Amino acid sequence: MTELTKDRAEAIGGIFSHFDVQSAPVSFSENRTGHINSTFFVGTSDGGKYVLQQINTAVFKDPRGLMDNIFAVTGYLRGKIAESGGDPSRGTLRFIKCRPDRDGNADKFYTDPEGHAWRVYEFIDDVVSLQSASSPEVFADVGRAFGNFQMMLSGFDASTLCETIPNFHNTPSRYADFEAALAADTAGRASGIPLEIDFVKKRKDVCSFITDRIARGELPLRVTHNDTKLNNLLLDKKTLKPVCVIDLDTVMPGSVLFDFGDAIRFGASTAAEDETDLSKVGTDLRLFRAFTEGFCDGLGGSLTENELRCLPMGALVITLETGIRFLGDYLAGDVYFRISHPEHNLERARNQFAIVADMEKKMDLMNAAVDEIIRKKN
Ligand code: ADP
Ligand code: GN1
Ligand code: MG
Repeated sequence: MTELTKDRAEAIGGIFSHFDVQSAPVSFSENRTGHINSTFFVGTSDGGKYVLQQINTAVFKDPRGLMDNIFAVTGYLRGKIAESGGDPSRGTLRFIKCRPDRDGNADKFYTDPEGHAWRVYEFIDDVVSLQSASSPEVFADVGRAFGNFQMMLSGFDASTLCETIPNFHNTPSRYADFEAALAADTAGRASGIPLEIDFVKKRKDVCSFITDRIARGELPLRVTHNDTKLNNLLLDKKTLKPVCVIDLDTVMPGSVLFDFGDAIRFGASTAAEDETDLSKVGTDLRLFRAFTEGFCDGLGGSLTENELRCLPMGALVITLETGIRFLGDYLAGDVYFRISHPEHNLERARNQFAIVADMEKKMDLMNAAVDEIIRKKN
């Protein structure tokens, strides 16, 4: 958490005042965990707490479509959570519109004079978001929560959602973007990374593992979260039980492998996403097994046999894809992911590739873990 300078706090307070909150903003801090949006926590004079986010419009080019998606999805989830006897005020995010204009119309986000898009939602209290899984038990619950999130959205009409980032988990298309970044070599960095480029090129064929199966109808499309990093789930501060899935910007139609894969690449890793000592980096099989069991359970046994069998390769492909994205951004001059030092994206890419290499070695063991779950199910 970073405190803001007086000028910055004033500017943030000014932006916040455009939203339909009656009490005045009095305290401000910034959370720099996410790689995409700018996130501020705002406290108000009556003790209220809110999250104010600047939507990264270089990444999300249609903030209106994005916010329509989010209002629709959170509204739907609120109904589902209430139906099942849960507490919707903690189980899903509640976004707040701008103050209504003279005609009573209220926008779902605020555009400042510089053209930046902002949104506000209620802060959920007494929670933590973890950067690494603290135990297999906690990670099994995380799996259950992400599985359940998808399950709750299974009746949602996906055709009403706009595609906030086209081809988000289309790995061959990510590979093509990488090749284009390599050819352009905008930042003049390509000559310094022959090993990483070679690592990616050798795995070109693997990239179409998921998309081929979707195209052949072997993997169904569901409504997926698509960014199931452990820190996109809030957990109860005391019990570490899951409370709320956040970061809903990429909720779109997708394969279950996207959510499974992204959660494993980050949460089952033995090290942080930007750990540079690669001897520490790999996939923890106990965490893999725990998450997989929880995830399948959260999905209420609704995964098809094909989906189940593809889970381990799905994790590998999404990890490879993320590495390719980090490396592509390094080549392009760090225009997408927030970095804290010049080599950050390269370090992240190397880290993801170390996980991929480790997964390649452990593929039989990961498949055996899934086999065991299938046996128990049948
Ligand atoms: P980004 O898209 O940049 O990742 P997120 O929406 O994930 O942005 O928010 C960044 C971080 O802010 C999260 O990882 C979490 O730690 C924290 N955060 C976001 N919303 C809340 C909330 N309602 N309550 C507590 N912490 C939150
Ligand atoms: C970004 O927004 P955040 O930090 O939760 C990215 C994900 C990547 C992830 C890698 C919209 O997630 O796709 O997997 O970084 N989100 C977007 O850490 O691109
Ligand atoms: Mg996030």
